[in-house]
Amino acid sequence: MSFGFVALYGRPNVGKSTLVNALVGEKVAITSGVAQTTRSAIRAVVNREDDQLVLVDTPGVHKPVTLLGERLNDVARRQLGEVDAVCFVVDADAGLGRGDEMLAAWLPASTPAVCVLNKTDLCDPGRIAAQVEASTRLHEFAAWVPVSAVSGDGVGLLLDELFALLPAGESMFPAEMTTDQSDRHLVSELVREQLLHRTREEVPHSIAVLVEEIEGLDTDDDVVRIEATVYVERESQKGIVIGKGGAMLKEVGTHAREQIEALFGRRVHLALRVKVSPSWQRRADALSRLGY
Ligand SMILES: Nc1nc2c(ncn2[C@@H]2O[C@H](COP(=O)(O)OP(=O)(O)OP(=O)(O)O)[C@@H](O)[C@H]2O)c(=O)[nH]1
Ligand SMILES: [Mg+2]
Repeated sequence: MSFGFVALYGRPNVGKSTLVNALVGEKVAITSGVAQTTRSAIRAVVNREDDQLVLVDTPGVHKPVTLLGERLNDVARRQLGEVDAVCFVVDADAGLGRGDEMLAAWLPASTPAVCVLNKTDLCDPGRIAAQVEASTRLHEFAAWVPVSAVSGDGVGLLLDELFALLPAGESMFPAEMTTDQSDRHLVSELVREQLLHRTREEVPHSIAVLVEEIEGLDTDDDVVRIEATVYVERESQKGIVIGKGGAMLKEVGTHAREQIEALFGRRVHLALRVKVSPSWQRRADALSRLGY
């Protein structure tokens, strides 16, 4: 009987959240091509016979330019001290760089770390071997596992490797639980994901979503009614998020609603509105109100 926590740690965009979803076999974390998609430590549970593995997805560590950025880095680094093992995730196709070097320096010497070379679907075996070689200069890794979070190649092998690293212990979470996120958090993330996929440049970073109300989930009403506010930092961004004649917000709402309906197994009415919270990424009061 074994139990333990394993953090996924790495630069933004290397595919940590995509990999967590692949390891769990369910969508528990949102993903996008925008750096700093993940903004909190997200726990996801994988059970195997009597053993339980709790994956902890973390924000990609980067050079911060806002208070939010500093907090995201802190969230990731704090997890390193609280887990039984670490997956140091790198982008095998992009290759290792200065960023990876800086991140590896924070790996605790006393915690086993597996070097996960992700995105192998994009590169040939020679390139993967070169990245393994480069990674040996960064840290004393317990193992190296090339994977593709998108195709699923190597994901089973990585799970075997992680289960083998777990200390003895009893499961902490019920077998049917796949994530510790609240309904409110899951819903706000699904809305934010749709916005990340449809906005560019600085806009995705300026977006935060707060669910104000979820009504009817605990009753046998026909429809679950959800009200959420999309926060942006400037008036011009509000226009972008709403779109021409409200087209953008409508499209975001439709796609997010479909996913929320699948999540709850219920019909959903989703009402979205957009508000400006000036420079919220740089203000401590705004960050705590938005849950960061
Ligand atoms: N081709 C390919 N793309 C991948 C793979 N894994 C992730 N991606 C893509 O890489 C981008 C970033 O993925 P995420 O999972 O959001 O990356 P992340 O490391 O969690 O990023 P942050 O949360 O910003 O730190 C997305 O566009 C993914 O679809 C992979 O194995 N192969
Ligand atoms: Mg992520």
